[in-house]
Amino acid sequence: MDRESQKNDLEAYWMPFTAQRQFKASPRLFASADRMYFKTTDGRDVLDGVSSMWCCNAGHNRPRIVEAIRKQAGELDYSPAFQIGHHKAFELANRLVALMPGTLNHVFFTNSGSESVETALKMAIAYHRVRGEGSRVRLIGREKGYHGVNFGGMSVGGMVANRKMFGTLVAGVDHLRHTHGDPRNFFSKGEPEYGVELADDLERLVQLHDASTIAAVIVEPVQGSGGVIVPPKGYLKRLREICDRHGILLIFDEVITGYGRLGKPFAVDYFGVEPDLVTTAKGLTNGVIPMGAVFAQAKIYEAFLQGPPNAIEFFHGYTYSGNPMACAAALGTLDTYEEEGLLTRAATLAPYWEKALHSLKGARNVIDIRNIGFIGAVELSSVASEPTKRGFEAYLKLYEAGLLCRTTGDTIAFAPPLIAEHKHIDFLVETLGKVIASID
Ligand code: PXG
Repeated sequence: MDRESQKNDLEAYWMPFTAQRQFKASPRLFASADRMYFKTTDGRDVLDGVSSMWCCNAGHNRPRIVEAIRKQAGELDYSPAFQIGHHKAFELANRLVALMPGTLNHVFFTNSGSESVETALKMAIAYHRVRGEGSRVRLIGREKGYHGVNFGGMSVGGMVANRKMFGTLVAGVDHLRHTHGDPRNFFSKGEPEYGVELADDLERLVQLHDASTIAAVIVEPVQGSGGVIVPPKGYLKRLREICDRHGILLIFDEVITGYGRLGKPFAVDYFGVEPDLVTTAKGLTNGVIPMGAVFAQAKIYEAFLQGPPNAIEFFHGYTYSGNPMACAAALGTLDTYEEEGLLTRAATLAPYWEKALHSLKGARNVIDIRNIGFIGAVELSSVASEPTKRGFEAYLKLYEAGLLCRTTGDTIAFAPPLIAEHKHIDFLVETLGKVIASID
């Protein structure tokens, strides 16, 4: 095969989370991107309605980030991650803890959201062990939760399709009930009114397993992949209280909510609830270079510092933890966020966004609309025998109409870059309205 045919042969690449046959029969290919828009290989503009995969929070082709990567490549392309350091990793950790409230003041670097989750789960179990509570090994997740695709995250996760093909998963995991679907909450603006008592489900699991066996509870403050499920008022605070009562660590998975999505730097600030560990990725580097970061409370980091001083305290890490190129991209990203006020800009956009999105109430097949910060979702009723049919049709039609979204089942989700202006929101809602109206 010559080079040109190799480039155009779609067969060899087994694509992630993709309908291979549908895609390869009619591929969607991007050629370039700038700020709010992609350009397709056939020259069309597509508005990035979901920050690509909830990660390009500052939009595309941002000069600070591009420059930082260019410069870093010629200066220090790689440096070993274990037992040796380089300045940018320390600088980045310091910048990050300065953004995070409370005493979440230590950072462990990973390369993705999935790895951040594995890291946090391992930290939680090991933390109890180093404190002499080695019986605390159980992990609690939540139905409809998404914590990546590795074994730990998949096990605490609660999306059936992501779990059912992969055996018995990690042992000793249980799940809280999800908070989706109370009809009294349909078309809520922001946090829904009803359902705080669903947090008491944690008490049920404590009764069942005994607190002495439970290491941690992990939740997304706002469930993203599960369909933009916003927590009922007071829910996260109550989870925190129950965890405290029973010595259970609380982990917030902020892979989506982190770095400004809700109008505060983190959901920790937005909800005023301080967990013990926070997992992040995506917006950390604006999606440009893979990187994740786990924030840990000082008490957790310090608990590990025992034994002979030359012994490794936590046997965990990745070849690319704190990779110099990723650190440079993250620093360029934080510069961009700070210079342009992007970590709080969603708060300014939220009222306009909320009003625009909820104008679709009453549109064909729309059974719910949910929003918080600069996230929103429109849920369509499912065709009885074919759930996901309407959602996927909407995805394809929106793409054809020049708008990128994500769908989960029959829920269409949006989280545009935080640099969006009102005209982008107007285009998004108008296009969405037209497409919804065209779906049977
Ligand atoms: N935790 C959460 C809360 C996530 O949303 C991960 C962990 C895993 O991150 P990595 O970097 O390993 O993919 C995620 C990822 C979607 C969508 O459209 C969401 C994610 C990824 C791709 C698509 O719902 N979230």
